[in-house]
Amino acid sequence: AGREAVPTFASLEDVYGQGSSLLEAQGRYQRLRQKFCELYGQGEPELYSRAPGRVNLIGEHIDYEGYSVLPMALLHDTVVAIRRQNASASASGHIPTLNVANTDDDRFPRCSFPADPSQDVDRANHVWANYFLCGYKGVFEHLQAKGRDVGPPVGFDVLVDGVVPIGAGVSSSSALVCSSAIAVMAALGLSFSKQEVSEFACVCERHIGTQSGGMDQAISLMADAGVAKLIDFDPIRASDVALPPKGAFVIANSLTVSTKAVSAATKYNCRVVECRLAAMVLAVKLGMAHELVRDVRTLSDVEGLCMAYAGERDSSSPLLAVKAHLHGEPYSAQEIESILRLSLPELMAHSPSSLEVLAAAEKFHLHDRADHVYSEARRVFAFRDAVQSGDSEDATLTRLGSLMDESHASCRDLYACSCAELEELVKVCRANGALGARLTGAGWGGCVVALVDAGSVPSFIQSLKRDFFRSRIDSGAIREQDLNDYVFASKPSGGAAILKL
Ligand code: NG1
Ligand code: MG
Repeated sequence: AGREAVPTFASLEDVYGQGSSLLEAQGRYQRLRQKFCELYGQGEPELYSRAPGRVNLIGEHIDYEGYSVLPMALLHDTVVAIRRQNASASASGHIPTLNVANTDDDRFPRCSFPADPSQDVDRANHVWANYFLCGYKGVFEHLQAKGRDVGPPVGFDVLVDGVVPIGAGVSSSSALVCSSAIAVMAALGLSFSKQEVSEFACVCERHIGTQSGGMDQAISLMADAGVAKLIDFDPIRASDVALPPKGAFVIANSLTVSTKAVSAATKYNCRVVECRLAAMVLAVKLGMAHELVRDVRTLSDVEGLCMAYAGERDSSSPLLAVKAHLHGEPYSAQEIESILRLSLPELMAHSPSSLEVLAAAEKFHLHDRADHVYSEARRVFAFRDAVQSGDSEDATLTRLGSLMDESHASCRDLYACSCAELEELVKVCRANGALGARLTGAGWGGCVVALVDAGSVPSFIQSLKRDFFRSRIDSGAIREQDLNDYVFASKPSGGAAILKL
């Protein structure tokens, strides 16, 4: 799966189905078209693209370590309306530009960039439209990698409308990067496969400064309505995981923002660096020659060595190796350097964001981070296996719930990516009958996902409103009328698409 091209549809129905979602979409695209015409004149957008946000059901902070994850797409998406600036304007000496506007122009003011794919994304001056720039650059980097002609510079007029909650761990960032990339792709008359776009959208989002894995872009492109997906990496693939119909997922926002581009980037990148260092130390301890250790990137790179160490193909071998060879006390940079016999700043010289981590971190928690990654990787397969086990639905749901709880505990205790508000919300979910609940996405804020009995969704949501959100409304932190954006049930939705309406 993934070899097929990003689909193009001719009607909103093909994407949003029937009923209230369709009605909402009709109003939304209508307003988008109108605003586009007002902003840029000369008629309508040439085409639209849309890419959904996602909720990760299990498999947190392991995509960048090469391990499979299990997300599903939300109905919430980011829509991009786009038009190429006409050639006569360019011919008349007008320099082609990228005009990037947002329907919510109070929060996201209009930006302009030169139409130059080689420009850098300015990390020091973070603007929302940098995510558009990532997607735009990604298309050209991909063309170049394929050895294809990138052609003369082309300007674009762009208007973005996003309804994916921001900084909530449901991947508004990738929804914007992916919808931007495929909008530019389609407006240039190109067509790439879902797999190609997933690969390059993951790479180009790193221009923002986070060393992200590929989960968010992959699910946004490869999702299919009705099923969650097991996503594998190297190469990116997605396979269906049909969830038991008696279960439903409720997403609730802790109301603590985790904006990785600004504040949490160092925390996120710190985890990526800690995992790499853990993998390298393990490699040395398991007998890898020192000259080869430099090339170790991820914990999955050394899984084979761990297996050999434990003497059998036992899925718990990596955990045994971690226990035997990494101490629980955090490591100083000095200790790591003496084990690896190399200088860390020199090792990471090519990566400014890793150097930032080295400068900021005092200690590296190698044991706990590795313990989380290897155990979380196993839980993902246990989750998939439980769904496919043929056990009764009730037994399956109970099992899925406890795997989610275990995942959360590991994120909190070993990976240290929870926070007080997430802890409170997870407790409220469990107290109100959730079969399992966990933080989803990068953490340090954002959303939790709870597994509940499908029949009790409305009452469950009511109790979250009462036990978590009520006091926040009373204190003025949020408005009552916005509650449905902060807590909602979601079914697995379809993936990214081009719309020629
Ligand atoms: P969110 O929660 O959307 O910021 C991030 C990464 C994922 C993954 C998760 C943690 C990006 C674009 N996404 O997601 O790749 O590592 O954290 O599992 O950075
Ligand atoms: Mg993100």
